Amino acid sequence: NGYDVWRSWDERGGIRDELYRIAQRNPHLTKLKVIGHSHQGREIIALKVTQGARGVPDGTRPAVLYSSTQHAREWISTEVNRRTLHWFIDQWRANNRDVRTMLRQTELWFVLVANPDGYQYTFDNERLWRKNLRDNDGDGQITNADGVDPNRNFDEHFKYDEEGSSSQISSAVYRGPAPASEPETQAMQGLLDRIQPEFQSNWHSYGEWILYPQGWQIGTPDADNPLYVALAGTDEKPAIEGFDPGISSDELYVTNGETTDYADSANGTIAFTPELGEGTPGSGFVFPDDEELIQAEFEKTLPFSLGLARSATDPDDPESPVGVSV
Ligand code: 0X9
Ligand code: ZN
Repeated sequence: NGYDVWRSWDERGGIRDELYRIAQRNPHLTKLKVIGHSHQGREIIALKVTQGARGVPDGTRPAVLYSSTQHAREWISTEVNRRTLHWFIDQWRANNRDVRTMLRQTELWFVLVANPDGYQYTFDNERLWRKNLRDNDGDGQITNADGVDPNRNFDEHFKYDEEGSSSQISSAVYRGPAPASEPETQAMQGLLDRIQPEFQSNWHSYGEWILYPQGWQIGTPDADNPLYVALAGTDEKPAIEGFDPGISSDELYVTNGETTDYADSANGTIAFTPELGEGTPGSGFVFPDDEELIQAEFEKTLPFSLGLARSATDPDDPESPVGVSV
């Protein structure tokens, strides 16, 4: 595809193929689940990672959901999440005792590409595409009038105001015709409701933040849950080095119909939106195609991801990986 590191969804050896391959090679540790289909018919895939994955019903063990690439152009989120998935599997296979214990007690869920249509479109057509590929105006082709923002379509404060999401079909934050109207939203909401995870990390880019609910209104207290601070850290000691933790509406801007607001409100999930970095200053959404920079971004986030997995068995007593006390 012309890139050193980045891989599309559809290509041979791409992200979809890889998920099937991981499931095939690790039958006792993983289970692949198709949780929906996009507008253009692509599978939306979740991979469960836990000991005896195919023998235990989904959601039996305390769960953590690592999701990425709701926004098509945010490729670094796919890659960081993909490397996290591999890290757990590799450590299991290498007999890392902590990881073995963790994966006996906990189920980790990975949705590497929550918006496969949009993601593929950024490889084939337009690198900076953000939304899904709903044909808003029904003209049979994709133009700037099309697409719904998957992170404005959730059934939580949907359409609350015109600031946090838009009614205009051509807007980058078009919310769609109705709450959870989009197949991508239904897939993610359905998974959240089914497994009711203790934690979610919904990877985005860019800006180096660790955002958490509520996002729909400035000044709205978060879920009043000290776990948000315990796991994201503080300005002085953030859980991801160099990142800025805080309530999403205060730190960044308001949104409505947002994923983590839904996860928190509907199921009590402690849900974060980490916004990854740019790789090099000024790269913005176009993180460089550079193995070292990509690997460094992943390694920076690993303590945070591990903290969620470790804490899932005892969410009220997080074993703070960066030494943040509750
Ligand atoms: O706007 C979004 O959906 C996220 N930022 S991005 O640049 N990746 O598009 C942020 C969502 C976090 N929630 C709030 N800021 N309320
Ligand atoms: Zn995003």
